[in-house]
Amino acid sequence: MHDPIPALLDSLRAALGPSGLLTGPADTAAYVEDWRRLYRGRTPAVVRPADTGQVATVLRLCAAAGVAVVPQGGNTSMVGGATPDDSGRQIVLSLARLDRVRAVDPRDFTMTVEAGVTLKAAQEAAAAAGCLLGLSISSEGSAQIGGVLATNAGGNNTVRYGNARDLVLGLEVVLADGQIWNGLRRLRKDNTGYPLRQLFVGSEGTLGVITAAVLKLAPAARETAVALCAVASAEAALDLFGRFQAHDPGAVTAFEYMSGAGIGFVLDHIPGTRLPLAAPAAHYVLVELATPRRDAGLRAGLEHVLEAALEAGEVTDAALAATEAQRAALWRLREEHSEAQKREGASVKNDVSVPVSAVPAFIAAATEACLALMPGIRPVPFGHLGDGNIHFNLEQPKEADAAWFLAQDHAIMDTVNAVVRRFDGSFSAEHGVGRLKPYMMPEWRGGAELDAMRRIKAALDPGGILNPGKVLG
Ligand code: 2HG
Ligand code: ZN
Repeated sequence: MHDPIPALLDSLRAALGPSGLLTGPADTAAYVEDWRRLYRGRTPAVVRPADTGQVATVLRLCAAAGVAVVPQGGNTSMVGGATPDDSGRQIVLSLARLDRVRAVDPRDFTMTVEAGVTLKAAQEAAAAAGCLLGLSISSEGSAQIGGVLATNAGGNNTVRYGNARDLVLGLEVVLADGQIWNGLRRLRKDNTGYPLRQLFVGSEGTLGVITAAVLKLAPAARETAVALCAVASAEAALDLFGRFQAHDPGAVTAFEYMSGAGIGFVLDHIPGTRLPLAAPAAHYVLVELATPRRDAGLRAGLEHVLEAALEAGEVTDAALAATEAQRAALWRLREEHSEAQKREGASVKNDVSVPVSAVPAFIAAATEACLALMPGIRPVPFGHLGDGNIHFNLEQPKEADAAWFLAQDHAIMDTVNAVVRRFDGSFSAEHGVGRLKPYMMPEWRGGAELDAMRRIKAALDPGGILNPGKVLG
């Protein structure tokens, strides 16, 4: 049979120039393995277009050759969403060179950024213009805007600003056949037909390739107050959230829960971290308040709420950040959870959501179910309590073999999901479906919903070249 790949590589090289194409195994190695090291694929080439026009050329050529394309940003997927399979026949399309901030407009409170700009660089560009990009995730130093939007990332500030999709006003997308859709509109109102941009946000590269976006900004914070609290239980954490909401709901920008296990792993494995409390606890909360208002007295408000919670026995100890360095150190204890867990050993992740009020009961029930399934398994629940998204991660039993443990991932995930279902939750709150979870889709989204998704996929990508095997399987 005729193999279209050699001729395709020649055309790609001619179109992109030598710096636009990597083919040697040493050069492509970093692109074919996911961050969690769950999948290692193979690829004939990683293409690195320099602009939207070149992305369009890549897709036109690949579509004509019938060769699959796996879009990739910062390669921080938790579900293998950006990794090629091991057929050696899927081209990796890196968006990293599309790294320009095209505009920041503080009057409109918008910014226009290309797909390869890291989330952190976008935040910094917004801040330089006196604005705030209200999206923050642990991997923001590497995660790129294209991937952040293609996966509808959530993160720490969802409680205040929503998910990635809530921040998108416009998109530029290259379709599977190479057509460019310029939808970079900066409008707050635009009621003209199907909201296509929302179709691409969260489609995980299966419907089109996002090359640029217009993002909504907010006024920069004038005051910020952050505290790490030891709390008596997950219920107490929820009660504390209620107190902050009652005190000043508009000020809560993050409300994160962590367990003693997770903080313990961070302190054990991440150099330079320390617990700024008198003693370790079984449950913690990291709360951040921020406001653009002048003289809002956030710190006094924080102290006031914490005193009442201390008196009620919900909070047992707390450390308030007095400087920006202290604030960063407190956040580090939260943001290093994934890395610390990875260093501790193999883990199975369950990125689930339940109604906020059900989080404590969910954690208790899921812990019980997992311990019944596998004695010695170590639950590490942490995450975005303020929006109901808990990472119910499970670390391998101490002496267990990592490969043996990972081979049970479906049994473990199914056990957690059975509990999630009892609370009317979701099996993937923010990490998406990727390559890890399409097998869950028929059970959770089957019938009319999955049928409609398949029809949309067939309409926009009739050749099935965009990120095959992801989301819909
Ligand atoms: C976070 O909230 C990320 O830090 C990663 O979503 C969570 O490692 C995880 O499971
Ligand atoms: Zn998260």
